[in-house]
Amino acid sequence: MKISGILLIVLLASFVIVGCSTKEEPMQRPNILFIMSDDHGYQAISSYNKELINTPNLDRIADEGVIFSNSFVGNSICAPSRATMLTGKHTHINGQIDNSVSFDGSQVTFPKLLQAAGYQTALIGKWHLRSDPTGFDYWNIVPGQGQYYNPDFIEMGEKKRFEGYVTDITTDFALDWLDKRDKEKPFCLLLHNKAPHRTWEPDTLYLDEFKDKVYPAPENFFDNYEGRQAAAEQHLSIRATDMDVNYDLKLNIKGRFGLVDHTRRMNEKQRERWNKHYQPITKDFLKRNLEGDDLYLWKYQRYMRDYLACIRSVDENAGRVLDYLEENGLADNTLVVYTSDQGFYLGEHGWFDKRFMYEESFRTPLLMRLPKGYNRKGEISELVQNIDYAPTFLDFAGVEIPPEIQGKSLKPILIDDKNTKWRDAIYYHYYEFPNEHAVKKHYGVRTQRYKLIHFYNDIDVWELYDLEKDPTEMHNVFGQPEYAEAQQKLETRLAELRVEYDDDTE
Ligand SMILES: [Ca+2]
Repeated sequence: MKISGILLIVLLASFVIVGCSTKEEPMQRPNILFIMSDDHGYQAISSYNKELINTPNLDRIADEGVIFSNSFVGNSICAPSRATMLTGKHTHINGQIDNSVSFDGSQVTFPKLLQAAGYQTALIGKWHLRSDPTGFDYWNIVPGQGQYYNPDFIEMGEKKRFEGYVTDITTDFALDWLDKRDKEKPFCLLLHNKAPHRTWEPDTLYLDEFKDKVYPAPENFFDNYEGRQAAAEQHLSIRATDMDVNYDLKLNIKGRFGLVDHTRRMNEKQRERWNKHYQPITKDFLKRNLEGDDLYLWKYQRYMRDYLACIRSVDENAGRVLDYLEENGLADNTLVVYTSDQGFYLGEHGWFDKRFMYEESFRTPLLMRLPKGYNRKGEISELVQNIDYAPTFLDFAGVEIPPEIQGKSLKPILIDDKNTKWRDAIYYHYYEFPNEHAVKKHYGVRTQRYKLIHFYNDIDVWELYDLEKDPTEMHNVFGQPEYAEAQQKLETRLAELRVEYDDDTE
């Protein structure tokens, strides 16, 4: 009796300890699934915005986890953003200041550190850093920007063509790798979609689903850029020929790049569906003879239909991966991250593309479903940036974060540590000028309420926005007396950040 009584107490005590530890202790060395798309604006995820598209699968990540409402990049363009994520450093430090240079793959990156700590690492999909990937046990990437239909993939250096639609194939490869991996080790999988990058070519199966949808143009679609010289001189306008009726909008008429044939890689079935969809659109367009605002709004609708149809595949394929995790008992011990390499203009200011430090391209979606033991749920409004991804992944994996990394681990926020002191401001610097899109070089600082930007190089212009009163950034209040104090504080903060992040480039 006595012995069994003691046994019972011991059993109860151990039950309590085990019970507590699974409830309170964050899961050690979880798997990391890092899904990223290319140019996916937060406006096109229904967790952020219900006006454009329903994305039930991406919403699953947010509903079961967290959604960052103040997530930003450090340099809003493809290759720089990717280099930032890999290194946890701003682009003037990692060397990838624009798309024209090749990434220095000898640098320390988070996949290398995870690999050294016993993680299996894989990269599948878009890479876009020119040099061969380093730090991955397995990689299978699209060359450059990649192709939407029957795309080429380079698997560990060997190029082959695959039949199908790129977003599906990328996910097929990811699921295949997950199946074949060494199941004794934790994994870190980078599943990086090519979609929905320009020229927004949807799966031919989804074309008709979006054909008759009508989208509300943003309030500032007809922005006249008053008081904003750099905004006035850009070339990312839907209204101008920057958005081409043939190259971008798939009309079968000569545009400014001549006559681009979007069907050249397609098989017969795909081409048949494509032509059946787009030929009547060309016909209708020629018949209407649109001009002025009517033409601009027509272009906007065409753009949105194609862009959002691409997102349809991104969402569906995210669902396939989430299902795989659940069916294979991996949901509780995997950190799932969904993001984009930057945001994108979906008609705001009359634009497509990215690059500017204005909200739509500076922001990027960030959703996470957390492993067991991480208690944070719902919206997170702290200012976070893509320099934070590398230290976060390392921290989750229990790997020491190198002091040179400029980002901060999000783990304290995610375990809901109320004592966390977080940053009050983030830094931005864009360099790619001159370029087709003519967005001038600029750097700046953003706090929860304000944004200060300095455009330089061929101009010397400062802009200040009060995001509380002017969330769409239509009124540059730089130099206005009522903002003198705020402006002075921001100028000081910007100078401090340039010292902190060691940026003397200008
Ligand atoms: Ca991009």
